[in-house]
Amino acid sequence: MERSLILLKPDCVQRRLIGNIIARFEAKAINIVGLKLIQVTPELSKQHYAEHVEKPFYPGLEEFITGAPVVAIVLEGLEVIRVVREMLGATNGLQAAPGTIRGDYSSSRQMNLVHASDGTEAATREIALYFNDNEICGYTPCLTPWMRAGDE
Ligand code: FUP
Repeated sequence: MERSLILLKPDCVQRRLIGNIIARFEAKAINIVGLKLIQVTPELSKQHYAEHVEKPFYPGLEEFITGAPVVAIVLEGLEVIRVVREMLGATNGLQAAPGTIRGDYSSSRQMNLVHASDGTEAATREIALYFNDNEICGYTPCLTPWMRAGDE
């Protein structure tokens, strides 16, 4: 079992797409174990995007990510980090394949609706940035026997 940190970014919240995007994760039988609406501060943005802080596009990225609330989510599932990245599609909405979340709803490189951790190290770091341990609620969905075989 893996966990991944997902952010429904300010464009997703402002465009009333929260329910639509969460429904796609639920339909894929991925488990939601943490969820909250928060305002990202400039400090949190710099921690989250530490690898991009020195890049020319960072000031615009910080203005965007702090411009409205985000929905922070911890998803849990088998290979969930890779699976969710594939559900999102390419970073730039103009290049994301139709059928992916960005391919279906985004026409922008910056306003690409959803962030998802890109590896196990990033997931551990990012989950700790947005959630305390007591805000994550692991549980076994009662439909599990109808979502995958017992040996998967
Ligand atoms: P991703 O791994 O898909 O979240 O994308 P990156 O880590 O490469 O980039 C982080 C965020 O910076 C992306 F959501 C989009 C944004 N970005 C820009 O706004 N301009 C750029 O030139 C590159 C990335």
